[in-house]
Amino acid sequence: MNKILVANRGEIALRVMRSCREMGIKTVAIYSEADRNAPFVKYADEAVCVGPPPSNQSYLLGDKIIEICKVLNVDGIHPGYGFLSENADFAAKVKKSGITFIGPSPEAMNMMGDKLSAKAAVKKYKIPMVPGSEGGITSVEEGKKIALETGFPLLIKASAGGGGKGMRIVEKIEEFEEQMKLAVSEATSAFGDGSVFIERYVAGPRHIEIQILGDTHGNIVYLFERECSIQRRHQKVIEEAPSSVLTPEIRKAMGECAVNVGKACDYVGAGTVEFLLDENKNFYFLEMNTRLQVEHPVTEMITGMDLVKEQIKVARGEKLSFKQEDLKIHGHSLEVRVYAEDPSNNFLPDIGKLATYRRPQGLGVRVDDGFEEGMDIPIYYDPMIAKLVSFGKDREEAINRMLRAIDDYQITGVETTLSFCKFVLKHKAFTSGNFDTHFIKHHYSPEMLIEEKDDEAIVAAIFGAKLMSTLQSNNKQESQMEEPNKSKWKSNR
Ligand code: MV4
Repeated sequence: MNKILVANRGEIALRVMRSCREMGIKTVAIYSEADRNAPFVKYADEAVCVGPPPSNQSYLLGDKIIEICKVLNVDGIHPGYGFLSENADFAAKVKKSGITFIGPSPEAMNMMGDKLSAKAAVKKYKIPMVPGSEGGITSVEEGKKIALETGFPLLIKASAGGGGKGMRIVEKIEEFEEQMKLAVSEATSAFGDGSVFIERYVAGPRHIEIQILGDTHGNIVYLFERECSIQRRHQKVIEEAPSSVLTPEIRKAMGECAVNVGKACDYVGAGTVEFLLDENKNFYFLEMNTRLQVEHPVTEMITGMDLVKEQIKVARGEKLSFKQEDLKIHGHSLEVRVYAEDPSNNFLPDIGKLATYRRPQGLGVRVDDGFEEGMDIPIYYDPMIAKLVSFGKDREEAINRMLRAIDDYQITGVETTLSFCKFVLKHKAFTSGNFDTHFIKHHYSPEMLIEEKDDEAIVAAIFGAKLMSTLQSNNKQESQMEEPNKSKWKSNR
């Protein structure tokens, strides 16, 4: 493979191109008019504008992207995450054009993209699943019967959904008919597929996902777990590896299940198998994501593996160069997602210019981003500014290092979620490891950030007043003291 086109933008485009460069592979960027000056465009060996800012006129134009590949003699396409990354039709067209799609087969994508076909495919491997309907429910009568057998509360999920889309909770049988009708009509309009199924509602679960990697020779390994329970409206906020609750036994059992899920669809490349873990540490398969995930860096930090490099190697047909026994967990890693959103104003997007933008540095800190100081954050895409990743010998060191890195991050011009991440990292429920997917609902309200800011403002005011009086009482001797920090950037402290 000599030249790879990255069919994506922002931090992930840059992250993919870095690995290509290390491998001596040329890169092609595609970009929309909104991204003309973005770092990923400058970093690429070649760059082509594909259209106006809206995604459906630029980053989602599969056919146009394939045409560009032909003109520029591209031999591989890396789709990143989002956009075309889980579009089986696109993957099939790429393959048909004689270009390598760096990812799984269209068949694996289709099979795992549909939750019911995913469940059916993994059945022969005895993967634990939440009790509920065996397959899709086609009538209210059938649904009610299964609902009574399953027990309440239960969830009605859309087969074509995923990531929390198209889920409805049902507390009692009287609500079932109405909720099922709503679920079916929502799924039909959102996905063009009204298939739904039933699962018992697991209360207070942890969301744990396993990274897998497969080659074209039938080898699949697991690269341990990522704990992703800290999320807000199905948007992950903080991820970590390893999880503080898994014992080596559960880790091995989940890892082997994830490998079997991969086997069920002949998985090739990097994929993620999602599980719920209940209070009694029973785990259940939820769904599989057939792409490189946003939070993949924490796995890279604890395994020492470059997941993009491995994706490219298996796409070239190489065998995995290591076995399961060669993989070990080293240390602990955290990732926080830095969004241009205002956590004290219901996380409303706060797009604008990055007036100041200085990254934290130092031992055990990694920043994956796609912006430079002075750039505007476009309104057309996800408002994620950066992924801030810390690594330490253990969880405590990784947390303290992350807190230091958050304090060192200098961003002005837009509000960010950094203060919120700091709140979570300092919370007893988080530091103790005793939390679940309801962390934010249970422990967060916007006043907490405001109170914290006020406390700090008071402390700063008292300090300032003391300093003044000291200076005044020493006014005979010339003070060597520097002026208090007058820099304009808002501290995350
Ligand atoms: C569940 C569940 C409880 N019980 N399934 C949400 C995302 C999608 N992948 C599946 N989700 C859930 N499925 C059963 N049977 C709770 C969730 C859920 C959740 C899962 C992971 C992370 C955050 C979540 C937030 C709310 C609900």
